[in-house]
Amino acid sequence: MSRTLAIIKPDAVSSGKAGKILAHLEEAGFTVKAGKMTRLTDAQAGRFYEVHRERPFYDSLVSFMTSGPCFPLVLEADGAVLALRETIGATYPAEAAPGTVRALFAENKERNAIHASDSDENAAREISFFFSDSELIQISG
Ligand code: FUP
Repeated sequence: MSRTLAIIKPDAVSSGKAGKILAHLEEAGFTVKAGKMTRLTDAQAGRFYEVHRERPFYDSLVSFMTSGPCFPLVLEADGAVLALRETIGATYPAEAAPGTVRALFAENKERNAIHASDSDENAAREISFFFSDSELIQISG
């Protein structure tokens, strides 16, 4: 078993789709190990998407990610990182395979409903970004 980080993004939370997305993830075989509703500050969202700082969509992405609450989740499964990337579908909803979270719930390439870590290394970093050591100790083992 391994872990990955998902974020149900502000578009999905504000339109009342968080529960449906959570159910979809559970039905896809993920165990929810931790989750919290939170609202990112500009500084936090900027840091989370640091790797995209030079991209033309960065300011808009940070603004969207701080526009309302989001719902980060620690998910567990066999090969969790790859399994979740498959379950959420391509970044652009028009390219997302039928039945994936983004095909079902995303509005467009920015308001695309969900984030998923893209490597085990980033999963560890992103889990620590949202969950404190004491929260993670409670779900260890
Ligand atoms: P993903 O890993 O699928 O979330 O995609 P990326 O890491 O490439 O992009 C991170 C986020 O940037 C996406 F979720 C949405 C946003 N983005 C845009 O807003 N516009 C773009 O043209 C590309 C990405």
